[in-house]
Amino acid sequence: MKPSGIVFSLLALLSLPSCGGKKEMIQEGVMKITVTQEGFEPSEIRVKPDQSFTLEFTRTTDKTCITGVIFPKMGANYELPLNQTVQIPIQVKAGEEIEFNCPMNMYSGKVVGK
Ligand SMILES: [Cu+2]
Repeated sequence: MKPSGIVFSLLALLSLPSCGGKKEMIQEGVMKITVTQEGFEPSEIRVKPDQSFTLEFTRTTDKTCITGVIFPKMGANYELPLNQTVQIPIQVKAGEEIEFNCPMNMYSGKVVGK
């Protein structure tokens, strides 16, 4: 195959239709948070402001009271079943901090837009 043929094939691959049709390229990331006996790890997550992120919580222990996570600012709370990943979409403004905590407010963490 001539080099131009290779380039053409690559272009053809890149221009394959995607399911969403015209889609804005939003850079999305997944930030993993593990719930251990120490609490939320990490407990501070820094993300780029004004971008959509997914927090992926995985509770790996039954020895704490963290059976769920509450985001008071967002008015949202989620169950965290043992050994299952729970995905929570989030977006933070520059300089903003969104805190989250366990149902009894003993363990906490925050997402910071920086
Ligand atoms: Cu608690």
